[in-house]
Amino acid sequence: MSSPFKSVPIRSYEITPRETYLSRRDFIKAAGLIAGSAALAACAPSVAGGDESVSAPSGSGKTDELGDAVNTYQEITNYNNFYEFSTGKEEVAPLSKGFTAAPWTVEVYGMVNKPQTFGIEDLLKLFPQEERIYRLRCVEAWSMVIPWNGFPLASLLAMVEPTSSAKYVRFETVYRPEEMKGQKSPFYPWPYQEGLRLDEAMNDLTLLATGLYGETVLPQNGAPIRLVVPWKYGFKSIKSIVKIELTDKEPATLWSTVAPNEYGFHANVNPEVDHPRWSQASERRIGELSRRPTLMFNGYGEQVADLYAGMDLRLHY
Ligand SMILES: Nc1nc2c(c(=O)[nH]1)N[C@H]1C(S)=C(S)[C@@H](COP(=O)(O)O)O[C@H]1N2
Ligand SMILES: [Mo]
Repeated sequence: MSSPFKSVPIRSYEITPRETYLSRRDFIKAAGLIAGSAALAACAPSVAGGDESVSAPSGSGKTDELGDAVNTYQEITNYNNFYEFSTGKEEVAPLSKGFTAAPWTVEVYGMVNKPQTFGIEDLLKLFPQEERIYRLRCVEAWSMVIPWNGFPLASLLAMVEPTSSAKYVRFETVYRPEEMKGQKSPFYPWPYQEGLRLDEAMNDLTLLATGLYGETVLPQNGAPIRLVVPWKYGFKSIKSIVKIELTDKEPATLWSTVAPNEYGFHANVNPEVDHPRWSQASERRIGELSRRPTLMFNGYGEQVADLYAGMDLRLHY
């Protein structure tokens, strides 16, 4: 693979057993569910939610609905893409320490009947926080399995009532160059922006994440609130969101502005459409040595393939 991105060798922390990072409460909960998990495995829910998602075939850990073990807390919080802090994945955690994630507000506006600015504490109170165990597939061809806590974006959108003209949702990351030194780089059009079609935004898989492993989400993972769109390449899952705008125009995105021939608006995970500079047919799961095949829509086709019926996915990359 001729990726220009820095890749790192497997480090000892990548093979640290996850139990080390589990709270006692979670560990007991997982252990208690072992008895029931064999029966659940055969008809595992396609969306992992709540306690049902805890299946522990070996008795030692959560998995996604395909049976893949979650990555360790250590891996998820130390190998990050967050260009506002650094383009070096291992530099993001140290450089983002002390980032001010409170107070925090998210402004939801544009083509909605009830525009509103929410404090992060309002969002936590208004919407029940669920656990969702999702695969994250970076466009650079590495992946992880991450146990998020959060709530469906659809719940927030329902509250502000998109008008009938709204067709897209645009998201914007906080702009604070004094705290986020990467934003002083002239090579990127800050602030980071992303977008979804409204029907993609309303899909139940689309999550606003506020936590990880039951802990408040750390700065390196997009504190205090970030998007998670598990069937799309990781760059769609924008971090540290301050603005959500409903619009009738396809939003410009940071990556489609920087390299339109490499990063399209849709960015659905697709093993059959290679990146111009490398194959997307397989990926390296962080913590594993050999590569594994990449799945169409990152394995979420049952829930999302209908959204793209009749579209040529080779053109709409
Ligand atoms: N604001 C912002 N959001 C971002 C990024 C970024 O650089 N800035 N990187 C994206 C990329 S490329 C990936 S793969 C994921 C990584 O999320 P994680 O570090 O929580 O695993 O965040 C995405 N969201
Ligand atoms: Mo990524």
